Amino acid sequence: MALVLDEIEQINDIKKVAPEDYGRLAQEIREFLIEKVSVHGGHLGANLGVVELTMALHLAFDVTVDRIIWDVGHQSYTHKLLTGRKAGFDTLREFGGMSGFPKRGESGADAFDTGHSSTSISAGLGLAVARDLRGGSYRVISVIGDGALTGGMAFEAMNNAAKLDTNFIIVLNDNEMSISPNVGGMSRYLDSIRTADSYQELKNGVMDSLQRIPVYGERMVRRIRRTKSSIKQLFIPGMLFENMGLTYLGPVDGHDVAKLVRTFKNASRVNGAVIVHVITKKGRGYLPAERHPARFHGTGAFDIATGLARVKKTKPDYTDVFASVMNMAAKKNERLVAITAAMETGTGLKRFHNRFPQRFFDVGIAEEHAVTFAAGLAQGGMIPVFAAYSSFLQRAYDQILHDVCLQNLHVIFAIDRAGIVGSDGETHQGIFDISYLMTIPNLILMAPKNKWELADMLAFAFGLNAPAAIRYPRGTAYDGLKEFRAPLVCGKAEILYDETEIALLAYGSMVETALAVRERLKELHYQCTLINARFAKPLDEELLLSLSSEHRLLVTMEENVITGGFGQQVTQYLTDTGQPIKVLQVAIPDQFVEQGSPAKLKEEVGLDADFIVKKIIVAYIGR
Ligand SMILES: Cc1ncc(C[n+]2csc(CCOP(=O)(O)OP(=O)(O)O)c2C)c(N)n1
Repeated sequence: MALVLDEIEQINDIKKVAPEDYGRLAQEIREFLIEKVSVHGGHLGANLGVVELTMALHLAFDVTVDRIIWDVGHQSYTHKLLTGRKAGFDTLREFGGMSGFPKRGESGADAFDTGHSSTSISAGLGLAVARDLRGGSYRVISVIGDGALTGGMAFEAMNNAAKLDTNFIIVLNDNEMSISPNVGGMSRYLDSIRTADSYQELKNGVMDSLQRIPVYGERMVRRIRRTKSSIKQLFIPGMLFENMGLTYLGPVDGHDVAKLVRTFKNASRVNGAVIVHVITKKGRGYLPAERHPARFHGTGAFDIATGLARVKKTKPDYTDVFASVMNMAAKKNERLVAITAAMETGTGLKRFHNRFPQRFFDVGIAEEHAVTFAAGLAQGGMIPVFAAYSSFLQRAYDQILHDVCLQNLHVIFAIDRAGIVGSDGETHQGIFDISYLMTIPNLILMAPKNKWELADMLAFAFGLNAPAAIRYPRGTAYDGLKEFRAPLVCGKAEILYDETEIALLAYGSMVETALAVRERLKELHYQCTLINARFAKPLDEELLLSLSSEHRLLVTMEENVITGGFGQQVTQYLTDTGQPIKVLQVAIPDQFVEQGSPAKLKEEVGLDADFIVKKIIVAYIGR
């Protein structure tokens, strides 16, 4: 039998599908997504959950004019399928291929680029206001998950949206899950709405009967919705939103296309911001994803029959090392507490959660709050460790500066996924943290060369009485250079090989690359010193002075953008102190780095050993 999905080649083709075929289409979309993600990896659970929701949005609206903004954007696969990008799934998340997130550059149907959470209501409100100011008539629909709704920006935006008197639709996709089960008071509130069945049935019954009264019915329903009377308190769930000034519709079964289309059409008649509360199931239609939603939130390639990963991990990654150290340290030190912003699995804190539930805090997708919360904990005598991905920590810059470092509080930032992360692309590359943290006084910045040094740096940070950040990359923890384990001294680098001519000064993950670079330079008969920088702040100024007097070329190496990074600080210091040595800065150019395998991306940005060797030789000869 011909596939219904085959009839969908471009935007709005779904409108030609007969309603009785919606079920089949949803099934075919799920099969398609499972197959493609099993090969390329990607965000499976969230996408399987929003198949009908996305179909209904495309039936109720017209994305050639209307704008849908997907919060985080990891759930936009069906939207991509329905907007002419079926072939793109063969290159999903690959270098040069289709992104796993919405990209305006990829399609006119993508209204706003996303990747980080909780931005959709702000962006949608901005689009709606621009529409009104410019006399437009398109609809704006922001689709936000209950997890993303835990982010402060979403609340700030709703607060602002309350005064809008033209249409703006917020679809709240409630599956009770963030990556792990959702947390917090808002989540509990949504749960209370979901479970108020009898209340809901009563409300639906009354509203339906009223709506059936010709001419006046609709008007009465609208008036009931608007009135602040006690009747409304009785009939309308979502009073919290209503009291804020937003209209609340729902909850609606997110797997019933017809009901969803009807609700979206109703929502588009509201003059103001309206929340449509949709209930979906994460992972729907694929048992392993329904059973293990956290594992299938973002997955590598897997076997469809078993749900098991195709590539098995054989060696621990840095996250595993962090997790083990945290658990061991917490046993000995009762003041140690751990904080995550909805990333307990990704940051390795799940084990800590299980073992020390009283000292574990998942604050929701709320990095800014997490940092100031940590500051309060530190001020109260605890030793908080906030584990976060480099790219997500970006949004907490002011809290790190104003709430932690200004007061010199003992908060530890465990910065995971620092460096190039790969197939999630521009939004997720952790390539700015050295630059943005370098500007903050009092903060001690470290990066380990290998897995043992990560453990040592954590222990060192626990013993400090100052704010400290340790960055470490995604993937297998380097287990070379085991023989080098000199005790850590604040602001002091570690000399691995001491020669003359060329000095390689590598930070964190780049020490491994620098070792390979040195080997090649040695084959070419260059004398080559290798330094593990350990600290980006404070800089080892004494060492810099001695290196510059004994070498002709100093090469700084870091997995961070060049602007404001480690190399620039080193160069600035050497210039300021009038050192004659030539400096070559190896870093990522001042650009966003797209998706692809980390190895491929490192080649693209010039962080691979071959390219670095060539650059060094050119710089050395031309000095
Ligand atoms: C600022 C930020 N922090 C963390 C993340 C990682 N992250 C991606 S999706 C997600 C959970 C989102 O949950 P929800 O909005 O409910 O969507 P669902 O996956 O359940 O559909 C998290 C924590 C992120 N993208 N952005």
